Amino acid sequence: MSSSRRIGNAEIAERLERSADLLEIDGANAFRVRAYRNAAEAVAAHAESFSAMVERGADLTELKGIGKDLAAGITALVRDGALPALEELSARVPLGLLDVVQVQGVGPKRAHTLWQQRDVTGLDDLERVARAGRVADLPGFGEKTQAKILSGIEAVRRRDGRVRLGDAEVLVRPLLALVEGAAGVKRAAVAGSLRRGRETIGDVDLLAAAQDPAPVMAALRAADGVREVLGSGDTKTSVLLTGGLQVDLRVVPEAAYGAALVYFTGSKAHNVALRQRAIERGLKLSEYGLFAGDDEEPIAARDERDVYAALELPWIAPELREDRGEVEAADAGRLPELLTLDDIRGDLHWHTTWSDGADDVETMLEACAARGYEYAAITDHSQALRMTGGLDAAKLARQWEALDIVERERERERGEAAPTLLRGLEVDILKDGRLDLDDDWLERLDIVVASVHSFFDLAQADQTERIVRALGHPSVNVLAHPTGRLLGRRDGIDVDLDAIFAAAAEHGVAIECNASPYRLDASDVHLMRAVRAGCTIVIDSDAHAAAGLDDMRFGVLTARRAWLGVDQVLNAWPLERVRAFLGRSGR
Ligand code: DGT
Ligand code: CA
Ligand code: CA
Ligand code: ZN
Repeated sequence: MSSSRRIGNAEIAERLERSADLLEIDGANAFRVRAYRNAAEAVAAHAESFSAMVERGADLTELKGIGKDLAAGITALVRDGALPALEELSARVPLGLLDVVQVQGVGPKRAHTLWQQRDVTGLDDLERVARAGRVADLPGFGEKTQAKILSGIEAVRRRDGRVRLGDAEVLVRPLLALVEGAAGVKRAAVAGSLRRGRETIGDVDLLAAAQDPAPVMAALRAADGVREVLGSGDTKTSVLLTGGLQVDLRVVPEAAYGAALVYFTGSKAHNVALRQRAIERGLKLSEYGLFAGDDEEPIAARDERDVYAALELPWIAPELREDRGEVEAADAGRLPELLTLDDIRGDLHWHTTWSDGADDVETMLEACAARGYEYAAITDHSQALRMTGGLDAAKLARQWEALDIVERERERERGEAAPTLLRGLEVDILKDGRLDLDDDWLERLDIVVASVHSFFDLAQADQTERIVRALGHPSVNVLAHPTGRLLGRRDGIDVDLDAIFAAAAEHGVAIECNASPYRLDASDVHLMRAVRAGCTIVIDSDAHAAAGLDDMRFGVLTARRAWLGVDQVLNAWPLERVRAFLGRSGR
């Protein structure tokens, strides 16, 4: 190997994503773009390091979502540190256009037009031509788009460099293993916002208990993927990873581990509330422990539970530690019994090769079975999303014939067909709130997931009316990704969410917590509002490949941050109760 440092899976995934973005701007065909995105997802979700697999000569094409060309590309990337397709694209497509597509109102197609017709190669160019009024007159743009682009440029410049939960998790997993395995380390954990399951992470906080901090700190400094050591002292080392994410490692004596874990898990607001409670009891809480007066020895410090107990509280789950009433609830013995991943009995939103998924129905069902699911709903796209190969009535009829065969095969092979397959569709909500499928088909489906994939720019009143109208359709069961936001990329639609939640509650439509780490939509605070309005929540992976089913865990984290338990979450219920909610008589 010529490169001195092994490239990690997260960085490979990041380069594949960047290639997909550039291909899109370049105007490449949608399937090629999809192939890169699917590969990025597959790499990020894969447990074993691709560098190691390349080194031992493994056949990468055996992995789902990785074809011959991509396997060759990844091999080259591991060996030489460069992805040939990305090199070639970077030489041709100005990289500043990657910032341009972040601007709300500019997609890859528009970036292409701006580049070709106005020589826009970055944000500064875009601002200049927009201010000169030379964006409005481009075909398909107009005055409103131009104004929106100008404010969008500001928003991109303000962006704070936070990293998505899923990306941070992938980067941190090997680092935590390294810390845990370092000489002298007795205990170790992720703390900070990552432990609390926030949707984005500012920096990563790791905590380790060891008598001698030197070996574990040296191990972190030398870890794969570390670009720069920002600082390294007696108790704390900070490093910067190649993608720009900062990691802080603190090392404390084992006797103070629990107090440090409480402190560095935060949030700051939760810490303040705890400290206040300590003061009310004549005690002092710090990262070193809970102390009475000027005592040297703490009352509690070794375990988190001890610290909470000494404050006369039960242990509070990290996801709740946002000062949203959790200390009061704990004090009153009214903490919620939070949902866990084990409670999830099925996944009611995923895609297959019938639309834009990478895996076929059998593969997806097997993957659902492997996750122990009782039921699973196939929900490919409807026809309005043409580039995904979305289904119209005729194609849906063909899909059902194929599903008949799949179900018969499964029964023959297994004697039973777990998980139970529900036949659904993710149906587009059209501009006027009608649905993108005939009523007779909507009635026949086991589950109808409705969502917005177009006209993101409607004024609030129109957008709200459009969605409320769709929720009133008797066949709709779920409103998927209610705001349509893409974390770090696109703000959600402008919509009156409380009106939508009220309508959903009235019509028995579940609000989705889309578990994709790119979406996490509805967010934790939105979920709280939805539940207060009387809505049922459903947590969906929206997987476009088998590996994507594992995104469910991010949705569960988000639901826990919203204080949800089994009772509020549709896909934590047994199939019979789910069927009752869906209100179909069954085929
Ligand atoms: P982030 O990194 O922005 O996603 O959010 P956090 O919560 O991980 O914040 P970070 O990394 O600045 O600090 C980690 C934890 O350390 C934080 O949740 C609480 C604790 N902490 C840091 N600074 C302070 C402080 O000034 N006062 C208190 N009470 N706690 C602090
Ligand atoms: Ca942090
Ligand atoms: Ca930090
Ligand atoms: Zn979907």
